[in-house]
Amino acid sequence: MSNCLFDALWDGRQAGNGQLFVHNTADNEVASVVDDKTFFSLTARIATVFTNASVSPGDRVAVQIPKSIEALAVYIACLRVGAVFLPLNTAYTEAELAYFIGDATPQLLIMDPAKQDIGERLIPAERLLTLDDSGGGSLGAAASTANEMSGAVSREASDLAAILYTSGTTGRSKGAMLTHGNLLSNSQALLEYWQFTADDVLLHALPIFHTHGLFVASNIMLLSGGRIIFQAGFSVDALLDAMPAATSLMGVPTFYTRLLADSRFTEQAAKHMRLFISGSAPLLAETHRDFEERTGKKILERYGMTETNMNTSNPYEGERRAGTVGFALPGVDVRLVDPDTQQTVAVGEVGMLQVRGPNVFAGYWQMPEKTREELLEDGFFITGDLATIDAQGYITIVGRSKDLIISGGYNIYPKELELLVDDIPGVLESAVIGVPDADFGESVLAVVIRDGSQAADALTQESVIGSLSTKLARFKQPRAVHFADELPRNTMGKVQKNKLREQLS
Ligand code: MCA
Ligand code: AMP
Repeated sequence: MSNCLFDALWDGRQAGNGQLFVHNTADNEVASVVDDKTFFSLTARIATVFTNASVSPGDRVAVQIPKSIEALAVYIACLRVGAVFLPLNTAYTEAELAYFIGDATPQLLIMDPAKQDIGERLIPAERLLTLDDSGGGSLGAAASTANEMSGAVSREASDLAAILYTSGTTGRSKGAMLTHGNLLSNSQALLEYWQFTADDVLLHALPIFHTHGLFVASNIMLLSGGRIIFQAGFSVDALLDAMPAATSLMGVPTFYTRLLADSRFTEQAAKHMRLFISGSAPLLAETHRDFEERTGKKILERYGMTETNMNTSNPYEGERRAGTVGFALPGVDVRLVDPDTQQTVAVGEVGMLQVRGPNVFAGYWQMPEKTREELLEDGFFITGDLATIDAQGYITIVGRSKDLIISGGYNIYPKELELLVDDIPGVLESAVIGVPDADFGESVLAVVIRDGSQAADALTQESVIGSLSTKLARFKQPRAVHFADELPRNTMGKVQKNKLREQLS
């Protein structure tokens, strides 16, 4: 009996010194340790709670819980019982959650106890558990007295390990189905490429409901036998305190611009670190250069997607080239095609980036047509990103053919907002665009056309944003609203968002 991903993570831990999570004091003494034994015992007891709650292999377990070691244990417990882990952004509103729960039909929903009432409206009480940021709640209580499950349910590489929702260009979110094989192959490739070992200590300040913080960061550290300094969220102070005891950091570009904005972040502060990794959004070449000037170290930029995990990376040993996302990872095929002719473009020319490999997902949950549109018969996945490859093989992401805004590493799909803004009384139509933002890379601007009614006269920036507050997570809400007389359109009637961006950025 073997469980593809769980067994590999378990084996990985045997390489380390038994410590998984370390917390340091301000003077970098180890203040507390959660060892492998304690963590895996917790995962085994949570697994028993799941089995008692009739979770069977293939069932979805949806979670909207704060970041904690216990929350990570829930993910591992899902692997143990063969369930499909479905993490949800803690910022999602009840309206957003209702869609995911309705679509994925989880056997269990785990919520923060502070949101128990929302949970009760989303799922029958016997399928709801709670977990807070310190392990409290009904799941914590049940796990504390449960027996330990021994081993793990047998799972093949092709079995599902997780579903992560990624917003759709039509406004409907799609559940990307990720298999044990997808997650394991990618973590193993990255572990080797980035040379993680049991001596590494990762500063973990990302959320654990997305690919970056969950699979890239956590799986690699579990596999490597190394240790994690687990921080509840991003804070420059907390990062600077912990950095002298750490070897590596994974972050979105906002992490690096915020660190650079702090004069305490110096060459000395970064001295102990062997690797700074950036991804999830474009890192400005300028940030890359400022970082090197300040610390003497080059950020390693990589490129990935929810559907594919990581696809490309700058080299560990070779030149990390600013503004590029490096080379295709070992085992991953990348091609750039002309969207009209489907022919591979010449060196230096812009093409639609497609990827194939063991990292590429199994399709969208219950959306066979969408899957066929984006996952081609020859195994290549159409990323929606536009790129060039130079003569040395360095790949540069130059744009996106999909209408998407990336703010602080979170994806925001304009269509989802436009549908809601158009429903506001007094709005004739709207267009939502991303405009440059020094902190988040891009921020959301809604361009609104009034319909001439009395309701339209009363519309203000505040009223537009206010009417979205219960429907959309805060990070998706527009930061600004611009009222215009009309939207620029091409001869086909399509809104010219490029023009709007030029006018309003
Ligand atoms: C927080 N807010 C945001 C964002 N984050 N608004 C827009 N975009 C955001 N990313 C809102 C808050 O609700 C708050 O609203 C206000 O902005 C200020 O919050 P602040 O305290 O500054 O935010 P923070 O807590 O410091 O968070 C910023 C952050 C965080 C650290 C950049 O957003 C973050 O951790 N981002 C990482 C996301 C991530 O993991 N992405 C990977 C996806 P108000 O004050 O009005 O209430 S995986 C992926 O993309 C692929 C696979 C890949 O390649 O990795
Ligand atoms: P997600 O849907 O959250 O998986 O976001 C994936 C998208 O983030 C990709 O399709 C890219 O558009 C973008 N992305 C991720 N990493 C990078 C990067 N290093 N540079 C530019 N864009 C990136």
